[in-house]
Amino acid sequence: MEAAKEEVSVEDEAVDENVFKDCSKIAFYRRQKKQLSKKSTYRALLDSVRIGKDSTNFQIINEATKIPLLAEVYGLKGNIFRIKINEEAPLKPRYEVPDVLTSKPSTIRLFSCSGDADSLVLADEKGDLKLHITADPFKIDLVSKEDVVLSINSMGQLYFEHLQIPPKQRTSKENEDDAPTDTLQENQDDMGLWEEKFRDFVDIKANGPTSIGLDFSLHGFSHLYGIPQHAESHQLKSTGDGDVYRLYNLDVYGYKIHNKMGIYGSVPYLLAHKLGRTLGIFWLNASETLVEIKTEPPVENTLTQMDPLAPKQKVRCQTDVHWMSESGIIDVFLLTGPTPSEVFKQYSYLTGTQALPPLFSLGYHQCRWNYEDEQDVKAVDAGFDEHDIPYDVMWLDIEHTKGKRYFTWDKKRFPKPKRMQELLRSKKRKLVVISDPHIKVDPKYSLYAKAKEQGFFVRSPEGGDFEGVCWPGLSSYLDFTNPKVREWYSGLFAFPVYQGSTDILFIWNDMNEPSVFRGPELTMQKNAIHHGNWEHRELHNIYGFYQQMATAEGLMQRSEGKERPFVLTRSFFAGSQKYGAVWTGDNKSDWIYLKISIPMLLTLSITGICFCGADVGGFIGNPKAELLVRWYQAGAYQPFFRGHATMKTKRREPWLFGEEHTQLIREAIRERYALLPYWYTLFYHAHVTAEPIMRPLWVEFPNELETFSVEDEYLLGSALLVHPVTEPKVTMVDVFLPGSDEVWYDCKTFAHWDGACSVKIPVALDTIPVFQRGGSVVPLKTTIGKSTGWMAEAPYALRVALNSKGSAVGELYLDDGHSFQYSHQKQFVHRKFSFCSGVLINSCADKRGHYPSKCVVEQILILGVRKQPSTVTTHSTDGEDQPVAFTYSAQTSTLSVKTLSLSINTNWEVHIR
Ligand code: NBV
Repeated sequence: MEAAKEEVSVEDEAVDENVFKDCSKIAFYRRQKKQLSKKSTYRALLDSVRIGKDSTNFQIINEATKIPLLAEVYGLKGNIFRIKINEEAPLKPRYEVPDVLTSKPSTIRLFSCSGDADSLVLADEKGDLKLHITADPFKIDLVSKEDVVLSINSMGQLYFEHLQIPPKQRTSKENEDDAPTDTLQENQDDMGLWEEKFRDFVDIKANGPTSIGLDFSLHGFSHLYGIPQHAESHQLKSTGDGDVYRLYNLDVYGYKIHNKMGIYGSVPYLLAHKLGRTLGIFWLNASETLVEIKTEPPVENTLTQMDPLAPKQKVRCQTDVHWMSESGIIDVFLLTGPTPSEVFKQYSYLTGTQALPPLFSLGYHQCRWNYEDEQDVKAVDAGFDEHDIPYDVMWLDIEHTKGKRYFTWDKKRFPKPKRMQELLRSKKRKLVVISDPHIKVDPKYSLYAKAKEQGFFVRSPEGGDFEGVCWPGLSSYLDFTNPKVREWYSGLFAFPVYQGSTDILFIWNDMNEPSVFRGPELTMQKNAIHHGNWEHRELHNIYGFYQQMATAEGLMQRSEGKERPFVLTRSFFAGSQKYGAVWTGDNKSDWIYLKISIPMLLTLSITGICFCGADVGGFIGNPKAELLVRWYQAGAYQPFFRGHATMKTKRREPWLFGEEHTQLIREAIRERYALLPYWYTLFYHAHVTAEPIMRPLWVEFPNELETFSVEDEYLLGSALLVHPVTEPKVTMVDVFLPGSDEVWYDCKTFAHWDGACSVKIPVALDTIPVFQRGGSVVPLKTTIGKSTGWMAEAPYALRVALNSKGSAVGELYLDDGHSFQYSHQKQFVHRKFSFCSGVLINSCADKRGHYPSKCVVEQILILGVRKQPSTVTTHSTDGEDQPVAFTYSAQTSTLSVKTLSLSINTNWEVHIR
């Protein structure tokens, strides 16, 4: 199907639904549903409890099969609980996801504070958080200060398929004794126990059925978010029968929107939010996973059903979440918050924070499948300069290689790759090239030959290397789950090894779900074999994560650990944020895809993956000028900002749509570059304190119910609210400005509004509705260069937006933008700006930092100054007080100072009297 892609008209191509499974075609889903309808129960054997230093363990027994499971309960640093449930004595080890947790999380001791025979209560040291474990039927309640916030298995959906001896190998005695006597043995064919058919594919399961499942009831919660990646709303929806959220990494060209099918990546982590509490549930499992969600609204009940006059009692709303995975063990983390930012910290403690990207990667990226040859690259690069549009990175897609052999160059198109890179370097720009995980089967391709010789490919169940079809034709797939393969692959990026590469070349990992053209659902068959003899089914969702990990490591190693890598990946898993950026794959040039990019990116952002973006313009199809302009305007305010288009689409470099539109796109990209100091500061915070960059409104305003479902606008950091225009021919947008104590300023007109209201904002094609929150200081650059590299010394402007008390605070972080010296040598500048009682103070925010920046603050703009000041003076510690010229506009209540030269790096004050 994929190979035919190029012949089909891209605009018309719809997802062939038959290629992908719906729930009815997923055997473990059918098995769990069937079994659970029979309500088998589990009982915790509390006399088996062992309280150890790190964990509390006990047995759980299925009343029907009598086979014991082992539960381990851990208290982890930072108000996190971990619950593992596995077979007590599996026939062989079951897969436990390695390499996702940043280190072994530190455990805290849990105290048992109740000893009755039917329950066990485990509490943290302060006794604020408790796990109340009920024996029969087995259930765990998470209790926070007497409030039951979450219950586990209260719906009785704990499900565990034990490893069994394959029927053919069983003796008749074993057949009687060992095989569980539940429904799993009935109707073996359609239950897909040892074999599962889908279209022409047969999945032979050497280990038989291995599925697991568990339910979580979230009391008082009706707003859930997370579990990317789906082309769906930010707020998770209640799932209907068979219409569940699927986490299974798949290559879905032109994916349908408002759909719960799995696409390129998976983060099995969701957040629940209600007034007063945010919670996280992280289900650490890399096999195919399904999530059902049912929200019950609050109901009013009478206290005694018999007495209609009895007082009414309100029963809280509740959301039930049912996780089901094909394989592995139950390994779940409860992140108890209670605030959104605490949940972000808790999750980052487990999986790491966003890597601090090199500054260039926050600029604009120009991509296309394909830039044809060196001449083309040169012309496009020159086009940006001719049209005075900044950009940082030129991208080359698969056609740059010799017959899709990654790490090689098509010598006709790119005879001198280093010469081309030197041209880009001279403009202080970079190059990104693609490197996919499939390797052409060609004994003369040295990379293939070496990988084959060392046994570095995924193996087929019959023995020998797995071979599937992808871009190069017949291909084998590197087994990135093997640490030796990763080490070897990382080594391929060393400059002497990767011929034609220089230090301005960075990497794009595509097709790493992995995409296999003739495979089931266009991916790898589940019984392919990986390192350690694990079946692909166990780790499917983490394959792409490992490729990006090895690539990032390779880019680091080639500079002996000195330079920050940049790697974009299509497939990802929990923790991918540590290795670079993610984009939303093959979207379409259609308004609805522009619109859905916002919730899709918000969801990635709150699940740790802050550096994310969507193809600007839409990958498939030809955007009209208006859509392209609106997409640039939206993309300029999204973390990863890249224009990209598929083959056979019309060329769409920013200057091809007439001067009027060129001007609008130029303006949008220039706004991005002006705001880079703010972006970079936000990335630093994401890296250090795990705060998302693109934030849904509920994260900043967790106590305001009206924000919980907003997803057509968002905050960048805490200071800017962005409401991109995502519909054609719009002359007005409704913008919700949150916060009853807030003031918001239009960043262009400086008009202001009090928060907690919706305002109608008139828009023309040049309007990007962006608002600055009163009480914030946003750092900007006053001059824009050809790329970020030209702007290192450019002066700063500070945009101070006053709150109702007439004050504001903000920050600026800066460093060399490319190395690790910020961390090793503390070579950074971190400043704090505060405005209060007419005085703006620049002080040091982190005394450990030292970086010899020569930059100055040249301009200060203060929004919300109610009356005209008589003087403005600067006061620096080493100089004299200086009066400075200023302008004041009574109409917009703004004060502007434009001729300053105050070092960014020293303490000073500006007094406004
Ligand atoms: O490498 C070609 C494309 C790439 O341009 C796109 O961004 C990826 O999402 N790639 C998919 C493979 C082919 C898609 C039809």
